[in-house]
Amino acid sequence: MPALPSPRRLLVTGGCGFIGSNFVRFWLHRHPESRVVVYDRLTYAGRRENLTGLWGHPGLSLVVGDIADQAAVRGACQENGTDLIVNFAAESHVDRSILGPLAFTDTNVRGTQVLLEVARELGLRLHHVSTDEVYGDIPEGRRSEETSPLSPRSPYAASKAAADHLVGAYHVTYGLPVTITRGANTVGPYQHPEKALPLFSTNALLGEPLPLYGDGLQRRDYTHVGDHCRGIETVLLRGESGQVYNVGTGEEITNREMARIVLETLGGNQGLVRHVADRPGHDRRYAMNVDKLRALGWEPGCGPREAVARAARWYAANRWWWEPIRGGEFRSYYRRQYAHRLTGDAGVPSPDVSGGE
Ligand code: NAD
Ligand code: TDX
Repeated sequence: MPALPSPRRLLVTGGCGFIGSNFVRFWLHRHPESRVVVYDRLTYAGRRENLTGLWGHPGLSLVVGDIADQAAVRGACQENGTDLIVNFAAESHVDRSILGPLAFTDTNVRGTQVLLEVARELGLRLHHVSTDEVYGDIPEGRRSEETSPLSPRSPYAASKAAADHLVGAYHVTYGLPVTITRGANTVGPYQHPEKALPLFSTNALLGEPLPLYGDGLQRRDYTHVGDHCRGIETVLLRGESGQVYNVGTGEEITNREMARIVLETLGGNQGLVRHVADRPGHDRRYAMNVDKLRALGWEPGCGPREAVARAARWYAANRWWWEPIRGGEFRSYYRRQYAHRLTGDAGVPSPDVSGGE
């Protein structure tokens, strides 16, 4: 099947979030002739500051709106002559999905379906940004292929899997041109400090404990956001309609090792690691086969260890970005999520960050 036509006018939902903002920066740098409308509800996770230095770029504009608002999405697409919707918008934090799951269904499931409806109405292409979490917990020795069954285990992962199924269904039923990427745990600039890597980095810089869930031997494929964005670009330019592509380094490290690298990189004391009560339903391992994306000419630029160290260094150099976030709503979230964990007896052995890697 021939590759899809090259997109020129993009509606990037969630473009003020972590990966979305990195993608917009990357895309406008690589495709300066194209036009990007960022469509974002600016939730706690979406920030104009994430696109610092780009406001004023002739190819960039912002529409503040909800992806679940069909009239607003349709209007934004029509006004801007959109030919491709790239959907990054989501409630994205697993721990928040455990505390309050309904918002995840509203945005991740219904919101994605509204985008599909608008794409169907206006004849647009849609690229959906999904996650390795849809495959569920992967036993040692196995790797998820794009055709593997979906087996999500958190409300977040279940909402993302539902969205993937809807995207697939619109392709089969209505012939809508769609592609999906399933990314691994992504790290890099502008990631909200509630996520493990920026949380551990900023806590290390503040001399505060790093709360490592359970035994810390869960394995994740920490992938640099630059590689993730390049993977999405590859699929936008060379992917086939109706296809799913995994994006990751193809290698995993334990969370213990991630914490150790963060502290080593930032000159923090390894004794700052605290084993705390585990996340309910915590998946032990994610691991994907990324050969299908490689076959399109993409390669990861670095493995998980370098990705973690590079990301940690960014937080050391960019306190201007994260200090105001940690001073706001984040504080009450942090208390709710961690106060009992860090003061109570978590019932787990105390830290040994050197082992089990
Ligand atoms: P993020 O939480 O940093 O950003 C999400 C963005 O979406 C924010 O700008 C937010 O304001 C916006 N948003 C939320 N609800 C919205 C709504 N209803 N309407 C419009 N905008 C809305 O998320 P992220 O980490 O950048 O993740 C982006 C996408 O990539 C998500 O779909 C996520 O599931 C997926 N993903 C993330 C990772 C990761 O490690 N961060 C890995 C794989 C896949
Ligand atoms: O305080 C913590 N302590 C800890 O040990 C936090 C916040 C996390 N962890 C562990 C849980 C995970 O095994 O670290 C690992 C990474 O946690 P998160 O950064 O919360 O990421 P994760 O739950 O794996 O999900 C991320 O990657 C896949 C993104 O948030 C998702 O949007 C993406 O789909």
